Amino acid sequence: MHTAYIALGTNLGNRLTNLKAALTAFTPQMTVLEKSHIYETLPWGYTDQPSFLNQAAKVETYLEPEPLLRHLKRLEVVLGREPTFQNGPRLIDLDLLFFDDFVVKTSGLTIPHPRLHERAFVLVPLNDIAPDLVHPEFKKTVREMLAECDTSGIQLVK
Ligand code: PH2
Ligand code: MG
Ligand code: MG
Repeated sequence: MHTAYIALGTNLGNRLTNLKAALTAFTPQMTVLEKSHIYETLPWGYTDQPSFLNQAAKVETYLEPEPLLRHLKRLEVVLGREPTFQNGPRLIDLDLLFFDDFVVKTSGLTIPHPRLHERAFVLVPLNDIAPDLVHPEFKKTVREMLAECDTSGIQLVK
């Protein structure tokens, strides 16, 4: 079995329902071991869009990284995501952050997620459930990466 961390994001429709539906849809391929609080976050990258709800989850899975990524992409569609543009609005976004202590760089998949260390909307929820998790390349904990991030525009929802 493997341990993975998933970032969830949503800024369209009923955002709380979208997060809940996503976590429910994880099974049976993934078992949710821990989930973070939910945060409302100002949009990053492309700012002319509604604010997001973001959450992080620790899961156990028998899937290897590529099948897990395909599964997450399939779930996004099943949950109702329609194509937009990079950093654009989305009903649900499921990003693979960490997979055991793997470092993977292929054309379709980069683990750890290449931008997680600069995104407070990922690190704040992740810090709820894995503050001592060490980034296998940077050798920094989630807590340390978060301390270097700007956390303005992030509010606890529940
Ligand atoms: N996701 C993006 C782009 N910008 N901003 C926030 N606050 N939260 C997100 O989840 C998010 C974003 C691309 O996936
Ligand atoms: Mg994303
Ligand atoms: Mg994504």
